[in-house]
This record gives sequence, C-alpha cells and structure tokens, in this order.
Amino acid sequence: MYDLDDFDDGYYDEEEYYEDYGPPKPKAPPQKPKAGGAKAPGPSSMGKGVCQAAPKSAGGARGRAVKAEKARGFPAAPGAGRGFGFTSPSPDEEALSARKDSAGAGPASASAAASAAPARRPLSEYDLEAELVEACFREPGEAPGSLPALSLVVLGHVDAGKSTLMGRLLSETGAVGKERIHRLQRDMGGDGGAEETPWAWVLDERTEERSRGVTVDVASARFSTSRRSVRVLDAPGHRDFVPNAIAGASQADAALLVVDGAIGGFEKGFSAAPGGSLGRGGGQTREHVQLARCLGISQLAVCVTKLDTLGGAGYPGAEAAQERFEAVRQQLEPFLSKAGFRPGTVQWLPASGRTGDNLVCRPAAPELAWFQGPTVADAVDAFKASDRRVEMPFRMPVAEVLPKSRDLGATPAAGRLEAGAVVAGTEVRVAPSGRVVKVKKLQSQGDPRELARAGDAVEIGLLGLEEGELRQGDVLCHPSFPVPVVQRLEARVVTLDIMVPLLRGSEVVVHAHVAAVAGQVTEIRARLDPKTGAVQKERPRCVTRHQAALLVLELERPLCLEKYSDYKGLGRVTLRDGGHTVAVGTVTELLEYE
Ligand SMILES: Nc1nc2c(ncn2[C@@H]2O[C@H](COP(=O)(O)OP(=O)(O)OP(=O)(O)O)[C@@H](O)[C@H]2O)c(=O)[nH]1
Ligand SMILES: [Mg+2]
Repeated sequence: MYDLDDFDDGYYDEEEYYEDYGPPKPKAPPQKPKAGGAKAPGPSSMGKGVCQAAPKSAGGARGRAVKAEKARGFPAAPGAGRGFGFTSPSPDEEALSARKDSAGAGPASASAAASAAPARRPLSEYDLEAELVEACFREPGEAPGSLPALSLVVLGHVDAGKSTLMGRLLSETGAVGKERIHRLQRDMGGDGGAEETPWAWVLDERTEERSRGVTVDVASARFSTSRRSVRVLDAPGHRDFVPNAIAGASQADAALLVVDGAIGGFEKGFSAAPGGSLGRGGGQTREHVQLARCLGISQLAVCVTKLDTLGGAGYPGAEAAQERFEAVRQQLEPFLSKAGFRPGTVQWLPASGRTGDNLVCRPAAPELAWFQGPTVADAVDAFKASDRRVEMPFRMPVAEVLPKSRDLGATPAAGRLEAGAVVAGTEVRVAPSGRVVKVKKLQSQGDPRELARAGDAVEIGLLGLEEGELRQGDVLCHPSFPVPVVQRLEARVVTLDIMVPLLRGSEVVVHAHVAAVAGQVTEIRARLDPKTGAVQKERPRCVTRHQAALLVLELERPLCLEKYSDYKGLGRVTLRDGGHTVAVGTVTELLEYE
C-alpha cells in the first residue's frame, strides 16, 4: 500500500566492507612522508582550513550573535560558531572560498610560535603516564557516582520531528525545567493551539531556526536515563546543512534515526531522487543513514513519529498505526541492512514528541497499545556506552571555540576526546599550529572536572592562546605524540548515488571529524570489489556510483588526520561536491604530512 516505486536497493554493504575487508592493496609506491619535520608551518601551506575560513564573512557576526543567544543558559552547540545559515556560506562553500584565498596568509598562530615538532614516534611506544593512570584509577566512572556516558546523534529527513522529540524528551527526563517550557510557550505567542508546541525551540535556539522551523546547527544538550548520561546532538535534516550533520555524527556513539510516519512524509524522506542522484531532491533519510554508518556508528534505533496524523486529527486507530509502522519498517529495513545495520541489531519504535507517547513511559494512547517494544529511553539505555580508548595518545578535535570566560580563559575549546586522557595542569599540542600550551581547567557542561577521558565531551581552558589562535577543526593532542598534519593521503572510498563520475582531477570538499577542506582527486589507484575489497581494475579512468575505489587526495590546506587503523574517529573522510555527498571512506595511507 505504501510501497515506493523508486526504492533503490543497489547499496553496498558497508558493514562487510569495513569489517571483512582485507585483500592486498594495489602496489603503488607511497611517497616518502616528511616525517618528523621540525618545520614551522608557513603561511601558505598552513593557512586556515575550511572551518577556519572566512573570518570576515557575514557569518562571523551571526556566530557571535548566536553565542550571545546560547550564553543565556542554553546548551552549547558544536558548530554554532560557524554562523552559517540560509543566507551565509555553508562549510562546503567556505572550503571552496578558502581554496580561492589559498595564496593569502594563514592565521598568525600557524607561523608564529609553533613549537618544534618532536621526532615522530610510533604510537606503540606510548605508555599512559603514571599521573593519568592514577587519575583514571581514582575516577573509574564518568565522575564519582555517575552513569556511563553516551553521545547520541539524532538524524533524519528535514521536519521528521527530531527537535520536537528531543525537546520533549529533555523535558520528560527533567533536564529542562517546566519554567523554561512555559517561557518558550510564551515566546512563541499564537493561540496555543495543538499545532504550536514549544518542544523544538528547546534545541532550536537561533532566531532563524525558530522563524523557519528548520534546524541549522547541531544543538547539544544532556539528559540522563536510568542507565546512561546522554549527550544528545540534534542534527539538522535540511540538505543544505548536511556538513553540520556530519560534524554531529562524527562525535556520536549511537544514532537515533527519526522517520516521519505520516502519509507521504516517509516517502519524501526516503525517496531516491530522479536519476538516482542523492541530494538533488532525494531524501536525507538515505544520506544520513549512509553517513552515520560510514562515520563508524554501528548502534542504531529507528523512531517512527507522526503516526497520530494518519487519521486526520489524532490517532487513526490501532490497526492503521500498526500497519503504517510495519510498512515503514518493511521498506526501510532492507536499506538499513545494505547500508551495514544488520536487522537484528536495530531497535524499532514508534514515538511522538508532540503527543509525548513512548518517550520515557509506555504509550498512553490506546492506539499504540499494540506496541510492546522499547520506549525512546529504553532504546538509549540499550546502547553500549562510549568506548574509552584511554591507552592511546590524547586526541581531541575542536568542535567549537567557545567565547572567552573567566573560568576557562581566552580560548576555551569544546569537543569530545577521541582517544587518551587529559588532566588540568598538563600540556597539550594544538595542531596544525604546533603550539604547546597548558590546560588551565576542564569542565563538563559547566561543572569542573579533574580528568577527561576518551569518549568524554568537555570544555577545555587553554593558557597562552590568544583569540584567533585556535580554530574549529584543530586537534588538541599529546605533545610528544602529535597528530599528523596531512597534505596528501590515500583513502579507500565508496561512492554514493553520484551522477557525475569521480575522475582524476575531480575537485571535492574533504570532511574529516569536525573539519573540512577543499581537495582534489589526484590519482585513482584502483577500483575495488565492494564486497571483498579485491582489486578489480588498476588505475581506472573513473569511478561511478556505488563503486569502491582507492584514491589519492591532495588537500588545498593541511588537515589533522590519522590512519583509520590507528584512530577510527580521525581516519574517516567524506567527500562532497556541489552540496552533495559523493563518497565516504577511510584513510589508508598518509602520503605527505608533518
Ligand atoms: N502531528 C505530529 N507532528 C509532529 C510530531 N513531531 C513533530 N511534529 C511537527 O513536525 C514539524 C517539524 O518538527 P521538528 O521537530 O522541527 O523537525 P526536525 O526533524 O527537527 O526538523 P529539522 O531539524 O529542520 O530537520 C513541527 O511542526 C512539529 O510540531 C508528531 O509526532 N506528530
Ligand atoms: Mg530540528
């Protein structure tokens, strides 16, 4: 009854690709890395990256306005500082404009005071320092007596109901008080009819987001369930803001995919575009699922919303709601499976932010009584908590540079530790600038912390950095085991629904963790069998849709990256062109780096 005509099941199984992959790679002599170079980065080679670009754009002012708005007690939103919206340039556009400006000077910090990079030491030589071992031992949990941490990204097509669901969940779990909801309701004005709910405004804080009813930035907030301390990242569904969704998903341990269950709603979000080109009218349900999996998320729950709309006003009756839920599931499941989310591992549930059904308590609506599965809170509890790779050297991509504060100093950085641990009073290296600075203070959502470990999302105050010396997309790392600052790399990628094949010379925007930079495909080393990874053809002329390939990418400006085999979170890349994701993959070799 609800079948899609254009359901395209030609998707490559990412799970198999990443987990069962391992055939010999084509032999192409890797260029000798400029390893261990003590060279201070020069202005032309180490200039601003994408997320560091366009400091004078209109977005700057907007960014500050947003910060002022966020400072009124709202949760920090990674990416908010970018300040791009419908009228200002997107991260993709900024990357391309940075390409044009690449002859210009980079940030002062990049050239001025870089500390000499130590000779590159193998990661295997790293031993967790005694001080950190002691700190980690002292604090076995997240903080004394607290719950294991989980970062959860909320994904899905535009208007699926993500912000509404999460805003209501924050309220039901007590993370947001009743007074705040009343204030929002008052701010909304209107006649208070059923159509006007304040829930999405809890997370959509920008004036532009509220007036258009569309999320732009990834908003971050915290709530607790009975078993998890959750950091929720509410991603935008609009296709213009996919780069922000990538930044959100790259910080998450698990994803909640919100699917609009209204008639036509699911179909729109799940449609493949005419001609099979993703993004050109295609639904973000597909793109978000593929991105999440390729960014390393393997834990997924699917939440079908808006079932209350099926019968006009209110629920249409148990039978219709159940029938629609099952129909959505039947169509989505094969796609999820092909994208790498095995059927048995995905949790399915109906819920509604607007009616509040099945969020924390079992559905109150008799029309959902047939559902015996988990609530949203149960689904969150069932996710495995953050992986703690504390035994690796410290790495933390800077998701946002926070405004100056008395507690945290001139340039506080917010982000999530990818690996290692850090305590206040120790030194960290800022890459790519190379500055070694002292950690003044650590905080988590405003509360002081002694220690931050892999998986934790924290704010770090750094001593000795001036405004402008730290940029979104920089990586804080261990001073003796710095993150490579990469100019040229080899990546194993899978193309999505592209209409124009990837060729040698194709220009793309390369996204990695929370950074992005313009780049070029300089070599197509091989086309690979997507299932086995075996080389199908050496040096093919092009790569078309749904193919796997080994590419060499030259970056316009250096990016902090790692091999996927060393650090998963810093070794994934997403290639975008013209506002569409064209390929996703992993870093297999660092060919030129410092
Ligand atoms: N009837 C009904 N409407 C809902 C439900 N959930 C959300 N809505 C409405 O759907 C519209 C979009 O909701 P949002 O929460 O802003 O959607 P979103 O997924 O966050 O949108 P983007 O962030 O812009 O992608 C709003 O008008 C909500 O009130 C639901 O369960 N039932
Ligand atoms: Mg939203």
